[in-house]
Amino acid sequence: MNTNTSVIRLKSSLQESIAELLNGQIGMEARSSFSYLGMSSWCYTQGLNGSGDFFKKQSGEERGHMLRIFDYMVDAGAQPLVPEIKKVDQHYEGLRDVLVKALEQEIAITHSFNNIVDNCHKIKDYVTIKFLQWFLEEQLEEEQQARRCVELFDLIGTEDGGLFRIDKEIIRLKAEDMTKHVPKTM
Ligand code: OFO
Repeated sequence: MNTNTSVIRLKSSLQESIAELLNGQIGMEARSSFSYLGMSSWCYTQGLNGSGDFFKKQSGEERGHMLRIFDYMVDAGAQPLVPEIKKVDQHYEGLRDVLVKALEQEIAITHSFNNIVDNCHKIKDYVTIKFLQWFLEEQLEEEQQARRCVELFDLIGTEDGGLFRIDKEIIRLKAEDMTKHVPKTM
């Protein structure tokens, strides 16, 4: 047996168009991770440590999502691409602005996953659809959490030390599973 023979990688089971979309999603998760880190940093500088912790955790979760897609692509014999990250804007008008931007970010991510699933259906890539199921359910949870943060802000209000209470409530959301649907499939 020739030990110099290079290992020939079998052709990827992922179609190129899906690999491209998944690479785009890796970039989106990475940007989301950095964006949350920026929000966390802003919150800490305002003395909002509960929200700072919330967004720091969120940032770590987004990195986990990025790696989950990375690993799937490797398993499928495709090459995940390391994304380029643009500078994160860390200017906010206040905590509510941060919370609304976080919600908008999650909604955009959900749309992006839906678009990938749509494309998988077109080419009958059922394995990737199954893989993406976890993300769709995760997005339901993440959007719900982000929406709840804005609601809490509006319900409590900033009068009479309200901001302090809001900050305490926000980090508590990370400890609770607020979803009422069946657990994630993967
Ligand atoms: Fe990974 O975007 Fe939400 O969770």
